[in-house]
Amino acid sequence: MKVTLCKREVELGGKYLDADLRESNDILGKPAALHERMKENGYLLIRGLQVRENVLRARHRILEHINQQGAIKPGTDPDDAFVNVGGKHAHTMGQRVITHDPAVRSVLESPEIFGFFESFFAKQCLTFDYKWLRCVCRPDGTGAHIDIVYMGRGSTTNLFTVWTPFGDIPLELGPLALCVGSHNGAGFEKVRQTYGKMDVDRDRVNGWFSDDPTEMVDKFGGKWQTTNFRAGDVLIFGMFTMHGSLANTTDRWRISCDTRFQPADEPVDERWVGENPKAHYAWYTEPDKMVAMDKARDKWGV
Ligand SMILES: O=C(O)CCC(=O)C(=O)O
Repeated sequence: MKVTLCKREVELGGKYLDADLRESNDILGKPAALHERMKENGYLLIRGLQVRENVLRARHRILEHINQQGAIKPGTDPDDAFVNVGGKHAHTMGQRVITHDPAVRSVLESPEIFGFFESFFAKQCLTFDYKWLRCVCRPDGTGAHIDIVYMGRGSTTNLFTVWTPFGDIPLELGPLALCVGSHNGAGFEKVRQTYGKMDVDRDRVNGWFSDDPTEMVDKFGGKWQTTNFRAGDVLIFGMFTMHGSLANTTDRWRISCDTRFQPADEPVDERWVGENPKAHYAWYTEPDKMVAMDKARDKWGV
């Protein structure tokens, strides 16, 4: 079966992509083993960490919200998430009115996810107030990138992304995919030392390293992995794990959120916390000052 990963068509089960993300439920509650696996694989997939009913209740709220924005196909049940093609887009990213809605927040800041990180860090943790709640429609998908370039001004080694699907997200809806091996593979060292030192607000380089997942495997190593996600699952990964998404090939919205967790006593990237987070303040504000990624990569020699 062919799928589109980032912007490139690849064979599922071929050289570049499998749907074999490894579950770590077997070591849940064992922090040392979880750290070991994170170090080894660069991610942890925990099935059913969140209470599924709570996730589905939050999904319902998000769909009600984007229906009010005109993003749901008229005459359809919002819970079916049909896209209003040619209509209004859904605006949810960093939108407090929906990210901090009690039903949504009860998932993104649930006792289950805080409990996970407090056990993982063995200390109190915090989550960024800004929440990257995404509604993604056909044919969109996310290009390959690492998160440090967007949020690297605080803790870097103890900062983790949590990707939470709001609903079941099978392959055709465009789930997240990781380039497994990218976080520590020797072939990626120069990428980490160049691109990985970038800050999109300071350097005004667009954040996606590549639209082509195959060049990454061929040049630097690793293999892309994804899975069919279910409401309740979470995918947790570090700042240097390269990731992107499959394209959404359906006529429905793919709804998910990425949030960040770190120990409460470590420095925090000030752009993402507070009542009204500053967020990106220079990135794309003056498009003519932006540096194209291919030019930046030429300079870095990667
Ligand atoms: O959901 C997506 O397509 C992208 C998510 C992402 O980049 C992240 O979780 O850091």
